[in-house]
Amino acid sequence: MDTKCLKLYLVTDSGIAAARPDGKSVGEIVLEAVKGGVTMVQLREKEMDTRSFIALAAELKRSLAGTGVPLIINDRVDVALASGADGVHIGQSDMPYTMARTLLGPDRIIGLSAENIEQVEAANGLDVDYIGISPVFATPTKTDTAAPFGIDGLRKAVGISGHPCVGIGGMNIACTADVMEAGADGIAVVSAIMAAPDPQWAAAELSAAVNAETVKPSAKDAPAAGPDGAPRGEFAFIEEVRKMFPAPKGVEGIGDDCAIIPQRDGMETLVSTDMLMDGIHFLAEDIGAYDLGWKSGAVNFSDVAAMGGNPVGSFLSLSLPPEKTGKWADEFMRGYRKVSEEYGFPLLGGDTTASKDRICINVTVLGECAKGRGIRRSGARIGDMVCVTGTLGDSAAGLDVILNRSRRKDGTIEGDASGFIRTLTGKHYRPQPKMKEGRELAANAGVHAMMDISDGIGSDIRHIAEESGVGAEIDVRRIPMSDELKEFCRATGTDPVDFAVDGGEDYELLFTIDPEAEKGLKVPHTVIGRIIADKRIVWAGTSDDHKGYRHFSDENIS
Ligand code: TZP
Ligand code: MG
Repeated sequence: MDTKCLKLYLVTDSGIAAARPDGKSVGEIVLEAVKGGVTMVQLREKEMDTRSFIALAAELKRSLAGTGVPLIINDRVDVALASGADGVHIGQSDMPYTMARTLLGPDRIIGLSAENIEQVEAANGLDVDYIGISPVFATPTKTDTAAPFGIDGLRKAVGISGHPCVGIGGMNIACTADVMEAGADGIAVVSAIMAAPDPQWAAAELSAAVNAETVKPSAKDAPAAGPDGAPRGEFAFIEEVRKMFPAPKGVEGIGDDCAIIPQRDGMETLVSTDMLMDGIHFLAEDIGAYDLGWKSGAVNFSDVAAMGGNPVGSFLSLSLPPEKTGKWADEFMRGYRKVSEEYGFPLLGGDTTASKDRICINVTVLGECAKGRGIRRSGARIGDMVCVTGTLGDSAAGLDVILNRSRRKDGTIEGDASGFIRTLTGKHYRPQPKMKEGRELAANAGVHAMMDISDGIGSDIRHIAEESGVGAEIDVRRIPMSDELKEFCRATGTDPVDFAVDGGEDYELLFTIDPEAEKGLKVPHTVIGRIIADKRIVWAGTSDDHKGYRHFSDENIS
């Protein structure tokens, strides 16, 4: 037999079919699954009377004619012969292999289940066509099985066996890559197709997984959860995402090789991309999936805000370990959708890949602005006022709360009467990009330079100064700080200035503006310093207590 037939082997179960809400018959499911890519079918009927079994087998054999998909009968050599099926699959306590071979002749396929390594070895002495490694995992579909092989056991069995091997028991989209990587020739599935809402779809996804390249990334390619949290493949996930993010009018979004975004006369496109890595930019065990979805969008949208641009769209690529491909992925997408709707960055495309153990997120954002009107970091002029929107330090303090759990007593910090923990951690988890403020500032001809505060003004002001070839004097006493930050610092004996200056992820806007224009500026802001000719960052208003930022005061930036 052609071992390719073992790639995606469907084993039927009329009990599972009977329980389907759509009432599809075994025959209907088989045909749909074959359309999806099933390569061999085993008719497995444990209760059916012989006559019906033969009739069903003969009917299936007829409908599989021309598909190249062999029909195998479970256990029953007589049924196989009577129905004209292509072979049988026998277990260790069924008719002995040599008898079956004698009855069936040399050409028909005979597969044999091996339930332990000894049986795999013993089968090497028989000219069976394939071995079913049974079960790879424990499964509710068949409970009277021997101890599961597991992936390592499967690898060992495949190594020992001289026959093609197919894994059976608990085979689904999530484990297919591992099974194939262990050396199996294919997977034999029951429930993953028989119980699937759309058997053709399920088969297509499994087929893609078994046919993936050696590293088999696509088998784990971001399968996400259905509404009920059940695992689902990459294509189904993408389809869900596509439904969640209809493309805006005039734009071709998710669905083709590229998104198509019409360009408008007199406008410029703004593009920015950012990578977020578990353990470096966030801690997966600390941040919820929804918040991470929100934050992944927000921090990127903030880059368009920082140029004073209008939102156009976004692209999201996810690399997820298997355990994050279910409900977690759905929650993540809900968070991403919320923030993209809130700020107007529809998702227009992206990619999904498997990851061994870490989440990696990449977001690319597109914005637009009138030609020449994107506010750069490089435009600061000597004498400009240095200003910020909002307050600084909350997000960093929120992160401190999250990282220093020991500070908490029953999830709180002593003295947290006003609930500042919630506010601060909320600022950390759900940053709010300053889109509106960015646009208004960009419309003001007096605004010369702008950026968003992602690393803390302690380092971000240097970017403006360096890019503009100037220096800046910042008065620390003027840095706006929230009451929550001050309360938190009182309760923990920390210095709010450390958070406000050195902490990052505020995603407020830092800009420089002509002093005259500043006087009439409507956008809420605080003046914290001015641009100077001397190419240094001078920190005014410091005291010995403020250790966290003192080192900036004598560093030359040029
Ligand atoms: N033989 C060993 S396990 C098994 C059979 C027939 C059932 C596999 O069912 P499922 O639903 O694919 O785990
Ligand atoms: Mg194409």
